Amino acid sequence: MVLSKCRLRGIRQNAIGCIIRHYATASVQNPSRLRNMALVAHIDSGKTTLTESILLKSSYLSSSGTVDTGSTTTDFLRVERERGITVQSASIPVKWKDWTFNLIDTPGHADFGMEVESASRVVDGAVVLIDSVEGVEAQTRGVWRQLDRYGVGTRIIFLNKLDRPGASFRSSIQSLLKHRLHKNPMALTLPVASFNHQHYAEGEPGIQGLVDLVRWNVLKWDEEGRVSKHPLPRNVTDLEKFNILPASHPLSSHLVPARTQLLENLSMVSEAFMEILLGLPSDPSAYLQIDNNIIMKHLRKASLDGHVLPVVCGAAMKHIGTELVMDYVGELLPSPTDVNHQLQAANSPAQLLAWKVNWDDKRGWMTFVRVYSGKFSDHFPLVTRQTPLLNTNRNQKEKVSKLLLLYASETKEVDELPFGSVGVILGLKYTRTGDTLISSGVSGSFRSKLRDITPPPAVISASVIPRSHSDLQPVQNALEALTRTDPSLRVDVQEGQILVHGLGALHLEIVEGRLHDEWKVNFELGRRYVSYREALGPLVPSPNWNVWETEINGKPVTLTSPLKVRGLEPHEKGDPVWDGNIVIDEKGKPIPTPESMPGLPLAYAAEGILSALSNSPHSSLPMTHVHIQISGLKNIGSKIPSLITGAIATALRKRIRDAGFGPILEPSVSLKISVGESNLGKVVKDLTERGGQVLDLEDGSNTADGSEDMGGYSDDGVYIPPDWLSPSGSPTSHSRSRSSHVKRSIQAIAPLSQFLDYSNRLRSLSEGHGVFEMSNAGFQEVNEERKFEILREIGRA
Ligand SMILES: Nc1nc2c(ncn2[C@@H]2O[C@H](COP(=O)(O)OP(=O)(O)OP(=O)(O)O)[C@@H](O)[C@H]2O)c(=O)[nH]1
Ligand SMILES: [Mg+2]
Repeated sequence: MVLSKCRLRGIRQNAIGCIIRHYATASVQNPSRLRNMALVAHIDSGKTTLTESILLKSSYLSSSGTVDTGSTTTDFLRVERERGITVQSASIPVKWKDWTFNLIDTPGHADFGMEVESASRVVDGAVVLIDSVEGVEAQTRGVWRQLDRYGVGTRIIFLNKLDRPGASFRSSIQSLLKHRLHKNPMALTLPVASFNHQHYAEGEPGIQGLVDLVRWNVLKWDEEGRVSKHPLPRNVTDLEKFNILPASHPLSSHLVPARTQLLENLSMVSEAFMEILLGLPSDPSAYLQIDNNIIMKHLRKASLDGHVLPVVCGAAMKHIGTELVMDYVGELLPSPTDVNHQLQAANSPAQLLAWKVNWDDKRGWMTFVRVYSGKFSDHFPLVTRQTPLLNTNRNQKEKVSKLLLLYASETKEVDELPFGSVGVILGLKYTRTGDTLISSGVSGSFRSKLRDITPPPAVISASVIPRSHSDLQPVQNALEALTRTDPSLRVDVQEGQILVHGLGALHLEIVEGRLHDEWKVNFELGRRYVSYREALGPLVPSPNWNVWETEINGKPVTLTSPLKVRGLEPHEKGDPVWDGNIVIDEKGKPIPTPESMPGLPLAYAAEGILSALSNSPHSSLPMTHVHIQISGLKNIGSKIPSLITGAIATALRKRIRDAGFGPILEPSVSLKISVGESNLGKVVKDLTERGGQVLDLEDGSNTADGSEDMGGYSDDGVYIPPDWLSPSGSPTSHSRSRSSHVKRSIQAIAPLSQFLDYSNRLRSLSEGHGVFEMSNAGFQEVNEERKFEILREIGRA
């Protein structure tokens, strides 16, 4: 179906113009043709620009917007358009050839990592973008780990911005190995910087074409951005006479070696493909004559098995490489039927994961779901408007009013959401981001939950002060609504003050903006504080710390709490669900939070643990890095839930008190700062004076997460393109740093508290020319002097 309409919208209306949209309808979707995929990457690598280009090339848009004019389809929030950054993920169905992609554009900034977290939870594959000037960056590794965590095994790399001076195809591929993203990156396309061989000699940057090494053709873009496709000759003699890349062009003699290495590398991970190569005649043209479909079939299998990491390239801003990426997404990324999802079984009842919940002024609560139900052999069911749903996290029945497919800020009503699809449900009252929904009335065995989406710990807080008394209720309602959509935002009331806790300074700024813009409530945000934590002290517990005595109906009752408590070992990593503590049962299985297992005795015990960990008897700070094991809960001998909660909380609090005042931890950030050579000294001095630690001063290659220390993967057997392939990428950062406008890059780790207003400070330290990126680097223990300062700050010393 094609809908066409002309409309103006957004804050910069002039850039939008007339839009023609081709909607992908879900009703005839065959799950094997579906690709649920996300675009993920470090901030500013071009995800939204590539999304916009995909929408244009798939005829969803008749003209594309740009991030720079605030006119893209997916960045539709005011804050996104004004700042040119993505804050929330947006999902769009795209029809391409006979595939349907549910494409999710995600934010790159670490403060909105939660959005990537929930997108990773519901996709089957991902395209990871890399700015080919920068190579792999901090957040590239961050999103890579997120995809690992959610089992999104199949990924395609898109090396973007090859038009930029300094872009290097070679260094970008090397950086994949250096940062241990994959052992076997495989370039499927080569960039043609220019069709004029002279430009290579002159080191002229750019990108005018692409060679598709699998399909064996050349794509050439002219000045107006029109593309023409030229099949490459399938024998070596004709290839020498190919007029698009004549013998004088440096690429022409490189094409056969690049294709050969691609095929031989593939044969190393696929015995079946090795057989094919071994069966070829000994003719120099034999490798050029293998059928595209055969290569693609083996490449698909190797990609799905994770044996290779396909790499394609281009410049999203110029729409170069967009169609190729779409082709390879269709060819190589998994369909819902290729992935073995938790709880996905044939003929099981409807199961959905709410991966995003949004408020919309016109439609009310919109719940974005991924459908994981089984029965896909028989007309791919099965969520219709009549399907009564049960939210298993909240044990609440929910009623659907409408089902929609989403087109960024627009929607289309549908009759059913088929298996594997990503859609929207209207009318749900209780569901929050991360909840599981199932058809209600099904047997208990299907009532297990899909895996939760866990927000990282909050590191920064501020008080929310309503302007007047009458503003209090609207402010509370707005905060309640915002936390339903953004689980990484937490709200509580302490000593009569409303506090919001977020993942970083930018997160709170955006929250402030959204409360004003979207909920139009009157308030001010107080001073921002970073959140501190206390860890377990070193002392030995007193005897019988776990025995609790009370009276019920006048009779004495003694309860012994079945807890083993200790501090985390250095190699143990705290569970974000428990704010960096580890809470396990007697078999060592992690215990979920109390609200996700309502009514169970374990939930009452977990409630007690949560309460004791929420503030230390020494500092009143939340506890972290504590290891707690509950064993033998049945022996606690009481069926009165509040007693279990009370006994466990009291015992644990006593244990924490006995252990003595523990170390204090504060949130740290990892910083990448780029400044002119002349200001380097001032910036470094300021960093170290404020407790920062400089990790690297040159090309930013050292990393705070230690991935460098482990050494990169070997390039044995991997096709490493030659340097000259990117004419402008050749000067090394060393020789570039000799030029007059030299930028130096500093990698550092520093306490967040000292860097809340860093943009202003850096501006003055660097005469306005410095730029920086900041991401969370976890909680770090502070020294005695800083501990005293912190205790004074929180009124405890
Ligand atoms: N030269 C060049 N610039 C590009 C290209 N693609 C994107 N850009 C620019 O890079 C900047 C960031 O692009 P976005 O598309 O917003 O990047 P993003 O990855 O969506 O950023 P976040 O969502 O904020 O993480 C914008 O100024 C784009 O115009 C490209 O191919 N070449
Ligand atoms: Mg974006």
